[in-house]
Amino acid sequence: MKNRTILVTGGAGFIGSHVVRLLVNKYPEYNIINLDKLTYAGNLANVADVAESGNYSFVKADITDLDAIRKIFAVYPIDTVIHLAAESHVDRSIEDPLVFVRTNLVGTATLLQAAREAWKEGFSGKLFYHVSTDEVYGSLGETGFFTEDTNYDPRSPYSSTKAGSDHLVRAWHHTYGMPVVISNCSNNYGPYQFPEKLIPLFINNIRQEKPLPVYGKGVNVRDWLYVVDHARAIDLILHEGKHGETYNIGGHNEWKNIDLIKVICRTMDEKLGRERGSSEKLITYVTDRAGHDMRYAIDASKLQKELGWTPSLQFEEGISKTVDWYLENEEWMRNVTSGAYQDYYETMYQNR
Ligand code: NAD
Ligand code: TDX
Repeated sequence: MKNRTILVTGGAGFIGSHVVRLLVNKYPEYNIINLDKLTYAGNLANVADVAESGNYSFVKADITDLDAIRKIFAVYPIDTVIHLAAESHVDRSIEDPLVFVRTNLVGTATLLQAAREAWKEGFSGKLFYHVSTDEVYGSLGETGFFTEDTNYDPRSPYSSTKAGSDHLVRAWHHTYGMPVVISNCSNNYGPYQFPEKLIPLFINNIRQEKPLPVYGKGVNVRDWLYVVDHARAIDLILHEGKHGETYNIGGHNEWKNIDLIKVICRTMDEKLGRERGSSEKLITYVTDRAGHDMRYAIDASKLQKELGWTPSLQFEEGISKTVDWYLENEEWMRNVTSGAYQDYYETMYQNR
């Protein structure tokens, strides 16, 4: 079996932790290095179950720090980068865009540059895999899907910096010949997601019987995928994806926010043994997100046809598993919602 040394950036975050877990457990012959700055979104508890594995190591570093990244490439014989580290929350990008420019653009360019320097003897056996989002394609009307050929039309500071990072990766491919692959995925949900994102935020608020802040009229549409299915797709593309190509990942699972929220409410009522309808009473319509994209929907047929990927989990099962996980991991939630989270919550939601 082939040995690989894979640098996963952002491996202490939500999706990164699932990617690290899958790779460490499935490929004992690979060395997996998890590089993370441990921002508010990074949490080593997310990978605690693999921390003692012999093929896993953790390095605390900032992807915008070229010297630090060069040193990591000098210490480890890295042949593959899977780049997930990013500032990832749209609402935060509206409040504080410059940190998104720095991490998502400067950070990606820094990693590309350090990899190029380290791989100066030749790119054979090397790969830079960039993990991106469907939000780079902009916002859809009531019909249509994002394909790999859809023009980029990002609208938020978050999505525009992710779009720019995709362009940087393609530039290193076309200009320097670096072997790259990019995947653009729809909204993820599942265990270990930071409770600034819709699903864990609402699960946590329902548990505490706090208001559920629905932006605008709740009619925006998102296409939801269970995070483990995203990690499975990344594993497949890592091994079988064609270099220089882009793959869209999504579960053909569109939900209007308000309908999704009602599913969460019903699931929580059932699991908590509360009277049916009690969680829905917490729904509170609040001022809309600035520039709120109306609809995302991914056409993942290229990935399905070319590499044979399909999501493994039906949505109802995924939501049920997700709710169970958050209810069983109250301590995790308590830890990530103490301190700075309270300030974030007040700034974002008070008087909204
Ligand atoms: P997340 O916010 O949960 O995790 C991001 C991780 O990156 C954290 O561990 C954080 O500490 C780390 N990080 C941030 N800045 C860093 C820096 N300067 N240096 C090193 N590490 C840093 O994000 P997520 O939801 O897991 O998303 C991971 C990736 O997947 C992102 O690139 C995101 O754009 C992309 N993506 C996310 C979704 C989604 O629904 N969450 C969908 C499609 C694509
Ligand atoms: O309190 C809320 N109320 C609300 O109505 C929050 C946090 C969100 N929403 C709405 C906004 C969106 O229409 O719910 C929808 C989902 O919101 P988020 O969970 O913030 O996700 P979104 O903005 O769609 O972006 C996500 O998917 C693509 C991730 O955060 C990105 O990292 C990913 O690239």
